[in-house]
Amino acid sequence: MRVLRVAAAQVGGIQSTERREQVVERLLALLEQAAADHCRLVVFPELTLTTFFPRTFYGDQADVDAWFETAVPGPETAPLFVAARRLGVAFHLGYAELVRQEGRVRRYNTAILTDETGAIVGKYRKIHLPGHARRLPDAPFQHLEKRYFDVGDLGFRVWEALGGTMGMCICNDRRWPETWRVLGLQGAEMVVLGYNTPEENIHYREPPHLRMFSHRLSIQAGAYQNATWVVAAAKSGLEDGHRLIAGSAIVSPTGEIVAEASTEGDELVIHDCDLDFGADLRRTMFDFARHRRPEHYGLITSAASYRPSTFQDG
Ligand code: CDT
Repeated sequence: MRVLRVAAAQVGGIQSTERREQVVERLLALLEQAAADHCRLVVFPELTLTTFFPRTFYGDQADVDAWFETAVPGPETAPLFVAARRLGVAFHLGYAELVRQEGRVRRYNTAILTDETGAIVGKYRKIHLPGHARRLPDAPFQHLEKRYFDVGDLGFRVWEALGGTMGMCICNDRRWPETWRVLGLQGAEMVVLGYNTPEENIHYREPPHLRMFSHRLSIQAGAYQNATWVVAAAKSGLEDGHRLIAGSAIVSPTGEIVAEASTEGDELVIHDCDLDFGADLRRTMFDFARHRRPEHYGLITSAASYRPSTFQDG
């Protein structure tokens, strides 16, 4: 058995009036609580440090950039790294990253993974950016990830850390089987992710329970079909007058939810995850080496789609 006690740290809504320091105080409280419960890894949500700003259209780029970090650790986030080291707890944190690459400013929806000394061991930049690039004048709110972020340039990777093979993805990535398979093919034993999922669908009427259903369906299928643990942490509840779903969860390699949030606020969802638990599945049903037929999967990588998009952007 290789047991890793993990906490999905659900974070209730972050209002746009909340300063980074105030948010970090809330995260530190969760980190301390997780350490007291003997957790070795704490998974925070996507864009943990701010409100989910892609719901708002900003005409001025400076107003967008105010939500981005130019350095992590930076002045406001450094206490998290210090606490991780002091407590001996690793963490995963999502944030908006602004970097200069080859003379150009790039903006990514990013997440990092540290080890138990607070040292960053892995970085992932979100690849599946949902939503739209232009303002939708009739929508109740926006989802402008395609406008505000560049597509991640680091691929789907795994890292040897915390005694296992760890993968990362972010929010909408969880809905794409390609994400899970690329991580599964690299032997991921645990995939950690954060999400901000609006309760309301801005494109067509969808019963709210389906938002939770498709969230659970995605993480449970991803876990089972790749025999990996999944630790999913929500930013949830009421945020700047808009609701985000909760449902932070830990899913075992059999696809079962073994722990789930019971509130919409700051809450730890804890489980002892045996990283060996997926070995039987990987040796039998999902022994990729014996059973996969990549010669029949070519369509998956030769094009994004074989029919044109019908989406009207703006
Ligand atoms: N943050 C994020 O990726 N949210 C999406 C909302 C999809 S609706 C445009 C999600 O997949 O949960």
